[in-house]
Amino acid sequence: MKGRFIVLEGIDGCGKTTQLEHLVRWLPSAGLMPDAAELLRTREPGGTSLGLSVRELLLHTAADDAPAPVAELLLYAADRSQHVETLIRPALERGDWVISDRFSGSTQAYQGYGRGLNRSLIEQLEQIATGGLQPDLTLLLELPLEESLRRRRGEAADRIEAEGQAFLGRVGEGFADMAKQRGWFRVDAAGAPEDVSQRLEQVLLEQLGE
Ligand code: T5A
Repeated sequence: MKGRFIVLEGIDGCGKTTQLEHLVRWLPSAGLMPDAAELLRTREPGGTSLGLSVRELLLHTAADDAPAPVAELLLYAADRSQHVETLIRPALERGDWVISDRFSGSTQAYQGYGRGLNRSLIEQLEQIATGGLQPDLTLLLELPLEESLRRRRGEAADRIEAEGQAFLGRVGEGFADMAKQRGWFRVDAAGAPEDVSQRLEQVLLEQLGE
């Protein structure tokens, strides 16, 4: 692949969206990207127009219409397959850079560690949905659960966020395990947004600079 694929992961409310907004402004002038490359910002679920419909089914269905755990897993995989095939892979083949709010690590963390679904089945599905595509760099924003809940106070919880603290605690442990297994970069997401941005910039410069 000619382009680069960067992913931000972490529990709900850890600050991914805030930092993505910063990185989308900073990256094009950071001296890392070739002049001709564009930067695409995307997310999962919902990075494509089909994915937006899947996102609604996943996060905003009424309780009695909510997908069962395996149906939920398959919907995340369907969203990812469409995302990789129609947006991410073509962009990387053109030489563009892609930065995504979540990718396949979220499925292992939420559906695997959180819901307790079979993790090797999830890995097989990941392989099918991504066609083997992996990020060049995954940055895990780490924040204690209590602080992430404090940050999200006052915001309406979607169906996954409403699962409660024990569930989100298992998700956080899953992310930490995956960071070790997959060589992700763990970034302290506590403190002021500008401080977190600086930490992220430093990892990007170290890892993607010539
Ligand atoms: N999911 C997703 C799965 O279960 N399986 C999967 O395979 C995938 C891909 C997606 C949901 O789907 C689940 C995970 C999620 O539950 P989403 O709406 O995309 O849902 O939500 P999240 O990714 O969880 O995003 P959030 O918006 O909840 O959190 P962010 O983006 O991490 O955090 P952000 O930047 O919005 O910040 C949250 C609040 O904190 C403030 C912000 O202003 C905001 O109010 N904030 C800070 N406050 C103090 N200090 C800082 N440094 C701050 N940074 C941000």
